[in-house]
Amino acid sequence: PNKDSIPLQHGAHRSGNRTDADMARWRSLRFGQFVHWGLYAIAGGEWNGKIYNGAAEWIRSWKEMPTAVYDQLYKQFNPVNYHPEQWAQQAKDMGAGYMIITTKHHDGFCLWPSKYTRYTVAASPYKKDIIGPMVEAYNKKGIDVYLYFSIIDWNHPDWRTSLKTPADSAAYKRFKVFVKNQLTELLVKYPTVKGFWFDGTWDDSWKNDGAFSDELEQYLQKLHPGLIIGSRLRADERGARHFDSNNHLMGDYEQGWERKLPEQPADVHGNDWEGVMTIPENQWGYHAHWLGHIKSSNELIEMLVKSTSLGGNFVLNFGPKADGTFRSEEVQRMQEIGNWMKVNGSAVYGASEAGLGKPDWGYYTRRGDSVFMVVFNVPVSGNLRVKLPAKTTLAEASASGQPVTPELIGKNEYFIPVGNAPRHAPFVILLQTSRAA
Ligand code: FHN
Repeated sequence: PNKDSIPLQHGAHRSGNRTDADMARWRSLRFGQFVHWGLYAIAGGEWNGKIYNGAAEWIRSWKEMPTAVYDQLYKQFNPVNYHPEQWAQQAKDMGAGYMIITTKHHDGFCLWPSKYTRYTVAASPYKKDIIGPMVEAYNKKGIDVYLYFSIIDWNHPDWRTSLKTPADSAAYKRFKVFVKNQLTELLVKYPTVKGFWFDGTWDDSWKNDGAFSDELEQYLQKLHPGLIIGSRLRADERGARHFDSNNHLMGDYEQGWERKLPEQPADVHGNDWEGVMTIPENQWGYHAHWLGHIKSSNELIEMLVKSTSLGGNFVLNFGPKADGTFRSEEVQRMQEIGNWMKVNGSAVYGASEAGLGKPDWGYYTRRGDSVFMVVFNVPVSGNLRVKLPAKTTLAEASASGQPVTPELIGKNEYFIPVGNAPRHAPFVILLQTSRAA
């Protein structure tokens, strides 16, 4: 059957990637910082001496911790060591081009003083807006800000997972007005933001109203031209999410890559995409006891480069403590990744898939005729095999600005010697190529 055989009013409205300047900028930045910050940082994955093994920001849903207790945590929210200029400087030093902040996670607590609910920073001992100064500080450093917004809202009386009765429907109708009001408020208050990062859109109540998600997306993009919204917001009228019932991507980029990355170009179908990653196992908010494997800076750099090599963005998550400071493991990784990016960032920023396949020694990325070999695995022979497509010539090769002499070993095939390149960290060899017209 024809793939487009299903007539849809609320499916994808565009085929292919956006081509405007805002989207081109998002695409060229390649590396982002995610920040999950909220009341869950106060609990830090613990309640009454017991440790919660789930994701810290989900502790409210843990049977051990009474909901009523969680819902009083705002009375303790007072991040006296929150210095947005320092946050922004750290992100800048790490090499992030954009950041995403949880304005409201599933618990419903708002980090901005929303006039549509009392469950906000304004009611906490801190009192002040968290988001405004953050947007300003990051923007001052040239970093774009995106607002994470959860549709799930455990605190709101009208929020529902499914609509079983007329009363549910009436409540959810009010809830949708509330959502629209809050989103409008955010765009009006923080007009320099570049987009929304929606989450918590998997419940029946939401996905069974594709028309609303469609109208909302169009409304927001009209209100704020250029606004970028990933595929998590939308459902079509048949309840299909991310991809409509004809398999076309909805929204501006594929937003489903969470804690996993594509392996090959076929996995992303040429669509813009973004992967979000945690440093430990599945922990987004602050958890005092990280469990499982904790990723090293080199592992994270590899994920960033892999994402670039597959034409996508990579966003690394941080979960600051309740007082506004970052744990030492996170600070260390920000610094180490930043040190690497200062030397090698040209293989990432503005770069994309090279179209040369996946070599054993690492990844290729490309910007125009510059091909970057990002080496993670050095073979015992010390020679890196490179095969260029027909009609492409290798003009020169260099590492850290020093020429490298390739050895021709076959038609368009070379050995590139790694020479004295340091082996304790990934390194980059630049190939200048030219393609015959
Ligand atoms: O449930 C959330 C989770 O807490 C976290 O915010 C991640 C980030 O991508 N999103 C949801 C799970 O998909």
